[in-house]
Amino acid sequence: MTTTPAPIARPGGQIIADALAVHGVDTVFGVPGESYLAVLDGLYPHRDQIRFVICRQEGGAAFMADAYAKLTGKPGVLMVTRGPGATNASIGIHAAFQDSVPMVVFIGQVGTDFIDREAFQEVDYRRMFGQMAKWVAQIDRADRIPEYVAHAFQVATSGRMGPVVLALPEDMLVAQATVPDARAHSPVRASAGPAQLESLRAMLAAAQRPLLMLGGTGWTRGACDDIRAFVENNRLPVSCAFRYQDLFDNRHPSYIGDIGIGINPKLSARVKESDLVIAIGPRLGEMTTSGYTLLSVPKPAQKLVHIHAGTDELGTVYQADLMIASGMPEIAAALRDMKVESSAWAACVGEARAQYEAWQRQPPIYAASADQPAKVATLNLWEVVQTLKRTMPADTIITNGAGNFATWAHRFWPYAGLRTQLSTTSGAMGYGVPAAVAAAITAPERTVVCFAGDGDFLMNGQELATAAQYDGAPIVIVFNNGMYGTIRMHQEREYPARVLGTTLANPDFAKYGEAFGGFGAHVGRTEEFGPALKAALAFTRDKRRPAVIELKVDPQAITPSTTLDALRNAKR
Ligand SMILES: Cc1ncc(C[n+]2csc(CCOP(=O)(O)OP(=O)(O)O)c2C)c(N)n1
Ligand SMILES: [Mg+2]
Repeated sequence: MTTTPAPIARPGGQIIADALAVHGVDTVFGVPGESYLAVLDGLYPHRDQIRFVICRQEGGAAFMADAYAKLTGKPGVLMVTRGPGATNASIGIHAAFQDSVPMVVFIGQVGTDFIDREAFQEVDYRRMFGQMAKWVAQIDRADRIPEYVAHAFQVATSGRMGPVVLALPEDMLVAQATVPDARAHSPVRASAGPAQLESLRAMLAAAQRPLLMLGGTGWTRGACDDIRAFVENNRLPVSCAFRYQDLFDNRHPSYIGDIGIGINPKLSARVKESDLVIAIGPRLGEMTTSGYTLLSVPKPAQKLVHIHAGTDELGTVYQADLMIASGMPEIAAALRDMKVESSAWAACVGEARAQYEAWQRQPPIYAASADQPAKVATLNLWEVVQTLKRTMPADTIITNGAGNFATWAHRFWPYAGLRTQLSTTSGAMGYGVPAAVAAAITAPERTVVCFAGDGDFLMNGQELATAAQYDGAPIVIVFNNGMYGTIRMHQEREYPARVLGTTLANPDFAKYGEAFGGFGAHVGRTEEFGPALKAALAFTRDKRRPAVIELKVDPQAITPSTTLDALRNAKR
């Protein structure tokens, strides 16, 4: 018979750190604060098992925790100080919420003896994060830490996953308590019933133009393999929701493109004309439905099967014909061997794939024709991506923040399968660099490339210091067009030639990269990119330091299909 040793008295900070070990945490991203010194001290005995990644800004740290979770499937853990730390971190908490990413956030709090006086840096986190976290709580008693932390991990990882915030009053962290640790959390996932699966089979058998849409979180490699078997068994066309493009190998003959901003018009038409959409995993939100236009609200014209991990998500906006609450591994395993005897749609997969491949060819601004010269001649961004395709490993992790530059990755880079894309559907600028840093230090064997705009890059460029400190070696490609180009695009379209608030005077980005002990290069012409990329690859692999390649982008190259001048003149 084994006996559990009687618990000994420990300070709250130690109980928190011990709880992290119980829940299998190996990495904490954070910026320290005096408000939670006792937790840092509690982590000291665990320092060989739990790495505290010291970041340079809480926004960067929060994005790193989000990227870590996306990359590993484990909850990201974030620690920040009260008030200013929490407010900085909020961008990443919001992103994790919109993307349904499991995250547990620990925030320092003023002591319970001062609370509700608007003491130094005091914020009521329940109110502050009420709308952007799955659950927010404050642990007022050290003896309840094991319960609260277990609850937090449970909520973050079950159903529709998301961020959970725990506030830690300072006096609670130094109070002694004699309590046993909890056991490790175990995520709860629903699965489809036999009648639901039979309905799905019947709907598929009756369909003429079905289409699969994959999205959301909670996927595993096994689940993606199972879905591929289902797709191959039934020769189904597969699309991925905006910024979940890595759920299905883009090189597979059944992959037909991504659904979201900048969608291929042919794909958009295909979704509208399909008679059955099977959405596995995505929230059917604004980004995934091209602004609620692909499916009519609340009852789509197409038959709709919506499968999601969270029951609350089903029936939000759309009344699907069949709603199934299921974890992704569970539904994928159930569909793996489902085979429907129908060849009604076999021909359209080839057609849809051909339309996807045509969408990937050299776009209008660069392609000169007999009667028209190329609109932009200097640096061809399409060629830049072709060079990346030729040079980089297929499983390269591509990260990006927000801006028009991201189109060059989303549309032209072939994501090769699960965990090759790190990006947010919340459209947060500044995500790409910290995500690349988190990826580079979490999976040092992988190659990591960040696509960043000049605006986007400087929102969290300082996290290159974190990369350098932990031997992380991402390659960052900065698309320097001297402006917040996306906003300028909208500005020229709505208010032609009245430029205000969108122009940027920039530093030398290559030198900025070098300042962190990294590699820096400028690329002004198409043919310079290949050599710069090869040099960056050699440097990052050899020196384990980051690289920055600055592309001098012609401001006219505002999207793959139009120029700034064309936008400006369209309305005049
Ligand atoms: C944190 C944040 N602030 C502001 C915005 C609004 N916004 C979206 S794109 C964009 C401009 C991006 O500029 P840049 O990174 O230079 O990329 P470009 O569009 O020029 O390619 C802005 C300001 C945002 N999405 N996120
Ligand atoms: Mg820009």
